Amino acid sequence: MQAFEANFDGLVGPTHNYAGLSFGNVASRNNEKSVANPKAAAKQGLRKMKQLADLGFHQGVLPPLERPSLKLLRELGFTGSDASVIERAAREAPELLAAASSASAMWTANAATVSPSADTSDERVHFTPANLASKLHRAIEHGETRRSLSAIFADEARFRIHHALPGTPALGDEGAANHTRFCSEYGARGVEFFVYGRSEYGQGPQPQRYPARQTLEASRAVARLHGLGERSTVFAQQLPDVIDAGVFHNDVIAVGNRETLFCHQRAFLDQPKVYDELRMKLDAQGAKFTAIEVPEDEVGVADAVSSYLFNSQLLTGADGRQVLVVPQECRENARVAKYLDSLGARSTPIDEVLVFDLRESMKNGGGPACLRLRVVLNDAERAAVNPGVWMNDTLFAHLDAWIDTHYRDQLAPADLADPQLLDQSRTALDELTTILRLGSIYDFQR
Ligand code: SUG
Repeated sequence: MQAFEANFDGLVGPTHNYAGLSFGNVASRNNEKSVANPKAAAKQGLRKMKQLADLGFHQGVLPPLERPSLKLLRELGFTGSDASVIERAAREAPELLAAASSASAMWTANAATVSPSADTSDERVHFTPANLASKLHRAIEHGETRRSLSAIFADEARFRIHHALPGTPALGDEGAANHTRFCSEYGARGVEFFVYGRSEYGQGPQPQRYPARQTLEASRAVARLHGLGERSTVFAQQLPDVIDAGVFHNDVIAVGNRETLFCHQRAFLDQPKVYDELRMKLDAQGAKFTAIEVPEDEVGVADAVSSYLFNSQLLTGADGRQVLVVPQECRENARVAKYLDSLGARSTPIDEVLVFDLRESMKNGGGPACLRLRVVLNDAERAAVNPGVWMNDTLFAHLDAWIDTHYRDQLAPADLADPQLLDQSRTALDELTTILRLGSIYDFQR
């Protein structure tokens, strides 16, 4: 059946800030305690959505979560009125208030792993929200994420929304950031590529400096839940030393689309063997696998981490041309810019490069690919998606004005102690559920 890829970007929430919460994510640590601009962050993300929608790509919006999370703070023993919970947390445990306040749900590549109906045994689109177990501020996302996904993909005959895997180190799951689907056409059966950082029970090598967030056991569990067979899955381990160089998710070093994998030379353990398995399994589905491998001597791993060259979106337009969506930082790194300029002469399947300013998100380690969750849909499935979340001129105008009304243009870590931020966020989110026609998805609305 005819199908296409839709990208659902996370709308940046009103509490966007730099709290240095992600050990192993170089940008998050480097920008710790700098002053954020939530308004600019939200507008940068919104402009990307709008521009891609204008170019004919299917673009949806996922809402932010309620932050600060009073639920977390109360679970951790802070009591009293909402204002006194925040005031006490700010005084006694500012790191917990920061975790409760992160707008990290904007990086929807970590919201869930998604398998299209062409691949799954019950021919429904499957979603498994990621437990994000390795970081407190992210481990609190999945319940609310599941609620948002259920409000958007509500038709149970077509969509299956699982619960997150148990949140424990053996089953650390970071969602689609470590998952890529290859296929000849979006509607055809594909091969789903799961990349993990370590195995809890296996023998493989492990990073020494930074945590490996995704385990093999989690990846295999998600594949099982989605009803994917052996013929349509490939599991590969990231090179441990690139995790130690700041590649905390596979989407910092590789991106794939349809028959193309664009990746660094030092992405996977036993990389040639990984390509062979992908080639063989895709071949069996009638697809021709192509790897565009960027050599270390042209772009080093450190360049990849600072520029986010591979945290790009590789998109197929209606005319069949492939577009690479990269952050502006790629133009500011001379080696990466030179590589991108040379793409035309290399006869790769990448036809065009589009550059976006996503600086506010990038400073927390989130590039174009982090900001989006890919969902392959056929026409009937698309018709079953909650219509309020599709990007168009009207929705753009509404959201742009909504950001102007509700967002601050400065947010320093000390501002998280301000109880008014909670009220402002709730007012904004309450209005947002009307704009996106989501119903009452937030706890404070219930
Ligand atoms: O989980 N940063 C996120 C960035 C996620 C990027 N996603 C993908 N690569 N798909 C993370 O490390 C930083 C928050 C802070 O420090 O305030 C943060 O959570």
